[in-house]
Amino acid sequence: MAIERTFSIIKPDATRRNLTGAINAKIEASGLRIVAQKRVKWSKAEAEAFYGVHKARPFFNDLVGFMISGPIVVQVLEGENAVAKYRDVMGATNPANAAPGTIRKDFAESIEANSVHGSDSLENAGIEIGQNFKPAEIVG
Ligand code: IDP
Ligand code: MG
Repeated sequence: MAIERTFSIIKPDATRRNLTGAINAKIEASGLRIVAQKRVKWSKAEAEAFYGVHKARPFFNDLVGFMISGPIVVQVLEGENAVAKYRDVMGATNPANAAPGTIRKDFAESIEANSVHGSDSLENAGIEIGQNFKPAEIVG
């Protein structure tokens, strides 16, 4: 298996409830390494650009509003098979369907306020990392 990098967001529902450390503990316990991290607040334009792929979905406007409702923590995670591994650590989009011990099962409030984002492919990981970090901000 190859060493990969994936892009992660700790969403506003989680930063509001002071869960950054608890989520990072699950990430690190899985073997993934946090090789870049910063706390930011997105503008509407930044959130719309990031979730542009979902523009046609009925929940798009609500999702953008949620993602700019408070601070987020953007991260780069590195490790073997990082893209698929972090999807496993996160759990299903809808926390009602998420497996025990996953971030979303333990922490998510709803299908929208589901605590974390993780890239869904290696290609998208590269794009999302490039949107959010300069190369010099990533220290492996
Ligand atoms: P993912 O985050 O598990 O990859 P996506 O389908 O890519 O799920 O959706 C992006 C985000 O949009 C989700 O994480 C969640 O915050 C929100 N979302 C997805 N489906 C719904 C829905 O049916 N209602 C409201 N929000 C949704
Ligand atoms: Mg997705």
